[in-house]
Amino acid sequence: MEPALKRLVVVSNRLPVALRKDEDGWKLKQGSGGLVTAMAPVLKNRGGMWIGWSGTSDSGAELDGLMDDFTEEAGYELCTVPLTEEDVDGYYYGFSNEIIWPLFHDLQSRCRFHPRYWRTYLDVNFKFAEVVARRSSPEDYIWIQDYHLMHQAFFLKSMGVRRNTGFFLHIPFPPPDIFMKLPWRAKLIQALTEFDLVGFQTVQDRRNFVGSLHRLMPEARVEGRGAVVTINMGNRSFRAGAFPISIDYAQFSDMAARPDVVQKAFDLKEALRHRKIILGVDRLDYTKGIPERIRSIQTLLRRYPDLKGKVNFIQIAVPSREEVDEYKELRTEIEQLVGRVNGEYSFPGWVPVHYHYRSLPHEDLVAYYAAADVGLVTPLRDGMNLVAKEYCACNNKGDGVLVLSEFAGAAAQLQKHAYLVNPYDVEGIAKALHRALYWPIEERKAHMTRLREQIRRGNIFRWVDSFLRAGIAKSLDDFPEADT
Ligand code: ADQ
Repeated sequence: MEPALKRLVVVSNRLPVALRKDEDGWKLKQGSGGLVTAMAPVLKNRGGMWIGWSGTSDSGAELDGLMDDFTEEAGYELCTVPLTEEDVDGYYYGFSNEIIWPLFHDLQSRCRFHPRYWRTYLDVNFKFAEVVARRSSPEDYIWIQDYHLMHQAFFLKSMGVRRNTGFFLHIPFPPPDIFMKLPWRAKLIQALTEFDLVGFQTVQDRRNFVGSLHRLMPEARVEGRGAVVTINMGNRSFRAGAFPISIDYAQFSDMAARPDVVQKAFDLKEALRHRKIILGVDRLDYTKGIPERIRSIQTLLRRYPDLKGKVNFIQIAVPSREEVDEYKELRTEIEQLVGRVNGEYSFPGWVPVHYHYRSLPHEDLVAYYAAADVGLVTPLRDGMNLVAKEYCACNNKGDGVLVLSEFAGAAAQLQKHAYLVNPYDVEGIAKALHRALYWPIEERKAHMTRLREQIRRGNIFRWVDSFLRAGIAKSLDDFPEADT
């Protein structure tokens, strides 16, 4: 008989809160991302806990007190995994950001395969698993988020702790030839097989995973053909599925309809003299294809002089991993490119590229989305890409065009009604943009209506629900380990 699963325990690298210290002491603010928005009601209803690193190596009664206050208000508990600076350096900056992030985005030449990173990654995963074991019970459902914590089920089992575990990978899973470059490939893939359910963004990611699994563990047998398959490993089995993540559609669409946001969008258009707006929004990261995108704008203006003075490209980049040299270099490269295009094409009263390097208040971001005629989303590779979905959700007038990289996970879902481009093909993007800007309104509306409907239906709440249904339906009976 299946045990009743009582609580949800979410485990992620960072807790869903931002901590800040000023002269009056620590301040805690709930995060506002889609994942937190979607998990919070489930955690509250079922009762639950979020386990993660607080983002600081400080600790003490003041921070504990803030966490307790949060629990009372939010209706679920926060539980901190204490990490040292060396832990964070090797596990987060090292293994996660310098190995898994580039490798899983097919950029293996950027990887630094230091054995020290691997060892620290294992040590930190063990620390997390100890906290999960201590703070959860066998009836809980343990949902682990992302590539920082791929060894959770492995360590829980090695401690003899019996738990129903699910893992979701937010980034792509690379093709086998790329995954095989990882020095610790066999150990990593085996660790993933220890979860009861492994979730990916797309069916292609799941296929890539199964491809590597077949090479490294030939005993694996796949059963089923749907979005979720069962993988038999001889004496045990687990499941692997595609669960495309999404956004809180209504929250974006409703905000875009708010009078103050409508006014902001109008003011923005007016400031740009009602020229056409092409918009890019990203975390500043080398996977997002920002330099290529600016080159495509340069090509657009060079190829189609009719657009001079008639179009603006706005790139909003959120600062990310600012202390890392590669990210500093990328920032400089982007600034130089923006300078070059503007130097070449500006004339009094018109500057083609507007570049903002900062995080924006939510209302402002939504106003930008609502004002844009074209959403230009061209990552070189991306697990899903929520910006593509947010742009459509905010386009309440329904006359915008989404130009989307074929290498974003979102393309698998939105390909029929988005304009797909190869993010490396700057001439192809320029051509797509030119067509998008001249597309008849009826066609734009027909495609955007379909996109919005698709995103409205497949929203983030549905994502949480479908993963939990697939995860919790799994019986615990085939766990060989005893309870502790
Ligand atoms: P990210 O790589 O961070 O996420 P993405 O999915 O595009 O990429 O999410 C970025 C988020 O940042 C969006 O929600 C966006 O609104 C927000 N944002 C961007 N610019 C901003 C700005 N200037 N100010 C404020 N907010 C801004 C990872 C994977 C993705 C996957 C998600 C979720 O890399 O592929 O879609 O997780 O699984």
